[in-house]
Amino acid sequence: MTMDDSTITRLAAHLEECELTARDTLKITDEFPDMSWEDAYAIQDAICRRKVQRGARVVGFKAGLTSQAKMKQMNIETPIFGFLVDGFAVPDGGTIDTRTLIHPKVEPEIAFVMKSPLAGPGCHIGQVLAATDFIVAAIEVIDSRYRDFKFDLPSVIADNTSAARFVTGGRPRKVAEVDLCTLGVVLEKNGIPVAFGAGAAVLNHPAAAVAMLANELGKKGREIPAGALILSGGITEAVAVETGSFVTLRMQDMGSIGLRFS
Ligand code: OOG
Ligand code: MG
Repeated sequence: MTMDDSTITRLAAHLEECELTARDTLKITDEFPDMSWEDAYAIQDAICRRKVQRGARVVGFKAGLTSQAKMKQMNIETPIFGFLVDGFAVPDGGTIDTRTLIHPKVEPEIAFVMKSPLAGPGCHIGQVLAATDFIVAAIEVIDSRYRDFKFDLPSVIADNTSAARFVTGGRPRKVAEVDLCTLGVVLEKNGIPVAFGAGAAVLNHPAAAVAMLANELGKKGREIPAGALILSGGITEAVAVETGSFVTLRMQDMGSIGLRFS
């Protein structure tokens, strides 16, 4: 750690304020070039505590930068992890007021819902599949609090990995019913297909993202609890949306979900 508690508390309050008021900010490493991963996750944890203190419920986690498309788009080559609270959830077919966000983008993702807890270290794909209740289609809406969506690894971790909203729905599936690697996705914006991919884009197998999350949490003596929802990471590049956009995700044999931006 390079930061003291009061700096971590101050930066968490600042980033969350930017989120809640939809205002952008300079990235933290501009002020603190030596910020470490540990500092960054400590800021993220402090943001989570702020939300929980105000009554939010942590409903799960997200993995980010788990596909080549996303790593290339954001110029960062390491997967990262964030938390999800109930307030981020938007119903399928719902509308998001774009004034509540800074510069939103959407990502097609496979979500895992766990039936039993999962703890690292040493967690592997087989354990993830055994602990998964079902998988479901998800659209993640990311919204970096940093100016022009530009950041480095510690800054984006501190900013809860750009988490903002998510939609799940369609037809849930048991993991044995689908081939998670060849599972095809089509993301449409305003009725036009704009991004395409398959599950293997995420770390060769999307369950690997969940295993990695369990192993990261394990280092801090934490685990993925039963019932948690985990977004395994964008399969394709993120697609920017504007006021008036509507997006639909079609996931092979798993139905479609969508949302609008007003
Ligand atoms: C960081 C979050 C990335 C994903 O699915 O790869 C992410 C960002 O690109 O802003 O959620
Ligand atoms: Mg994502």
